Amino acid sequence: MEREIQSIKTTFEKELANAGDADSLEALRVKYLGRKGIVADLMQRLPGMPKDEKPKMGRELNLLKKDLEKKIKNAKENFSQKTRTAHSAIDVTLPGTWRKPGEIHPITKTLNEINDIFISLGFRITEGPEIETEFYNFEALNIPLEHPSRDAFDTFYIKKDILLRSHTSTVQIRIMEKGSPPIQAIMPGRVYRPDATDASHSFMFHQVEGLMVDERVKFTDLKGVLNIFAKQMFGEKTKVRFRPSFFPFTEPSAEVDVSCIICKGRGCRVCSHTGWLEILGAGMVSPKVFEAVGYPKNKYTGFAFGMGVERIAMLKHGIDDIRLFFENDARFLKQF
Ligand code: 2NL
Repeated sequence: MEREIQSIKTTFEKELANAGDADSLEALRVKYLGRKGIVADLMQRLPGMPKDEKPKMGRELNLLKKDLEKKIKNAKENFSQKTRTAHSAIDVTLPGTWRKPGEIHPITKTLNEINDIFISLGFRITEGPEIETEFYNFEALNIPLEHPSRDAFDTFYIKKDILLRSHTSTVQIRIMEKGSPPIQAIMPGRVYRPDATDASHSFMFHQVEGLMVDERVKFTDLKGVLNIFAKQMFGEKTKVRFRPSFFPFTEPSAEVDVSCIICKGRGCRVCSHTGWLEILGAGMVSPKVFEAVGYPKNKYTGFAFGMGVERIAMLKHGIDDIRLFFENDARFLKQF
């Protein structure tokens, strides 16, 4: 066996010298040191050897194994160093390869613009969980049990009482529960509704809700804030109008329109020839909501509003299909 070991060494050295790349080095390692390799084969023959030779042969075999391992390791390191030198020897006068850096998604951009405007008005940004309980999504917001949105088909239920939030008002409830007024915050985030997908509906979209609560917050404060928002978002000449509406969590409630940013209010296809575009819903926080979060009766007033980020982005950029935001088509995304 001793002679065998010697000849294995010699062949190995020759083969090692010929191994010209990482793949052949690896093949060499498998051939000699693999589980079914030459060394393993010798090891297996050890138990059948004469008793007095066994310890010596065992040692020799171990030495052989260590030696081969070391040589392969060195060769591998050597090799990767060589490749590096070869790479750095590339002709630096050639034009470089260039990978286009990623860009910010149009929804994120719109969200950032919205956030910045409200931050400049003193609002804080707050976030909360997307998986919620019925209390935060419905009960605390005065949405009664018989309301259609509480149906299992109109909300993504995970299990009884656990659901994907359908608006970010849940976060407003959480911050009111946690602290007392003055509160002035906006809540951007993803919301979920099991609507059939079409040009204007998606089962997931982004919302920004705003909340201001203190003693003597008035409807005119809401009008002032939304006026500034509309002008900063869509241009100084933008007009704002409030139409009476209904939400279970605000009283009174309004739907808010801006003068059409495409035709400047003259009437066009985008605004259905009305001259106005609906951008958000708003109102004065219902006393029922204050009751749900444990605020004392008649002490505070506040306004709240909510808008869909996709809708704002679509109006701003003249996009007519919400699905474009989520299809990851770079030809669309890189335009913003
Ligand atoms: C819409 C309308 C709205 C709110 C959201 C709100 C939150 C609390 C209390 C009262 Cl905690 N209101 N949020 C109020 C009015 C409208 O959203 O159409 N959003 C897309």
